[in-house]
Amino acid sequence: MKPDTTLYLVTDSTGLEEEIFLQKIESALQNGVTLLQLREKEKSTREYISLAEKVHVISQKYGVPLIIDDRIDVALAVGAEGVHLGQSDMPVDTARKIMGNDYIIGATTKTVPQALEACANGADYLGVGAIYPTTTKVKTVLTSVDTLQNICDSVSVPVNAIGGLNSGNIDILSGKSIAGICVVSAIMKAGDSGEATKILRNAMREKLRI
Ligand code: TZP
Ligand code: MG
Repeated sequence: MKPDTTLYLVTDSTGLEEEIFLQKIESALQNGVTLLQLREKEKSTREYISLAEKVHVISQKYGVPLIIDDRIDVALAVGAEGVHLGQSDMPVDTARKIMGNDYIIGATTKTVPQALEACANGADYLGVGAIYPTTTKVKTVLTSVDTLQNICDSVSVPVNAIGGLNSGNIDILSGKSIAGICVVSAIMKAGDSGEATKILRNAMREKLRI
């Protein structure tokens, strides 16, 4: 399934009360986020499912697909629209076998061979980065924009840039054939996540023509 990855919000609930966390997500969805990923690294399975159910109620209200990071079981349990898999997570083809063709499966790739493999195995979109150093808790290395463009040239699925991106620094992606960007902090750490989303979306139109 081909998702609209234009402005892909990846969540981080660290340090946020649940109510505030959910409000931030809702404001972002109201203001231009096209795809949403729930990304939880510390929660128990039960906590992850409970939060995912609440987030899904909100995302469905805005018709935005909900992707669950890492956890196919959680995605299936809550009837989310898909899952996002990194290079150490379940392989994309295995996930596809379990989930079937009606779910969105995304993959993190940092090289052209990884991107080709993920797509051959059934990935619906790719996340590529980190483009800039990130303050979000993640094990990653930087990916150059040249590699990003090479990946875009090698596959036919949407490719999104990720890592340290905000309205003030996305110019680096100008002229690259990305379908969109993924952000955590630029929206989750903003005081007003709705306003931050609007500003980011406008900057993308102006600077990236997407
Ligand atoms: N993968 C590569 S960078 C990153 C992930 C999950 C985190 C991006 O977060 P931020 O806050 O937008 O830099
Ligand atoms: Mg992962």
